[in-house]
Amino acid sequence: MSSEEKRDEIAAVVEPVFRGGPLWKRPAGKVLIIWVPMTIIGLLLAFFAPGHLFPENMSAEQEDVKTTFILFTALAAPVAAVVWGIALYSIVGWRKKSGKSDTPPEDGPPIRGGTIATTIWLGTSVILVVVLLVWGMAELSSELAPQQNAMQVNVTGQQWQWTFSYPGTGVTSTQLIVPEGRQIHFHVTSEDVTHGFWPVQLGVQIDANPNVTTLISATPNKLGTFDVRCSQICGLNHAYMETTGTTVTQAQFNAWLVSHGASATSVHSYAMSAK
Ligand SMILES: [Cu+2]
Repeated sequence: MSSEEKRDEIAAVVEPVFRGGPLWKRPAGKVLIIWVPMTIIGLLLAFFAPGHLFPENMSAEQEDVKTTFILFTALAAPVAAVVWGIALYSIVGWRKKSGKSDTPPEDGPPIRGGTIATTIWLGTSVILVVVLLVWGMAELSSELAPQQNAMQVNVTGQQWQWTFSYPGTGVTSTQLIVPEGRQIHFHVTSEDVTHGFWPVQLGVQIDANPNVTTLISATPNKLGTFDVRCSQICGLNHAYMETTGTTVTQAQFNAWLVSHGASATSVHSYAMSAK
């Protein structure tokens, strides 16, 4: 087939979609009519739903997670709306209508070499993927970047309890107490099976594996209590493997360590880089 014939063949299929008659009567117009409101609904969900669905922001990381969620949902909204638009148009517009023949209409010729269509979907996909990748890498590296006054906390999961210890102070607790405004490095491990360390309102999560120590950091920026849960199904009482975390001031934190048996010297050296 010559390239001219090929072009004519493609045009015969593509043109009725985009040309001829008023816009709302053409397939492309009908898809557009579905696409616009669905995109608007998607964008409204992206911007307003997280405020109701997300846990309270109690760390810099949780704020980043929320922003990332909003951005990714907003970018996905028009893409999802195209898929739904075409699907709904096909289901409604090409259904068997009453009184019409049972024989489905014949398929048109296959579209091959549609340069414009290919360029649009490939170009859009590449742009979206690159934006998401760059954003994701930047967010991840900013989360993992160690701060000067970082504080170390050891986290151990076991069926079905969390234990937190504060190196050098001799203090061990089943409640997680952290000071406000400092990056906390959580060194996470497990004594038995795989658990998932998830301080919910701090917006981070990492697996607790036996014989391995994983590291995650968060910077609590709001005083108050938060939930600590297990995010990996780890056995019969997995659902009850939760405890409370509390963000306090540095002075309260130091006093708490002392009240749990830490010497003043060890607290001083542990919290030395405190402001
Ligand atoms: Cu679990």
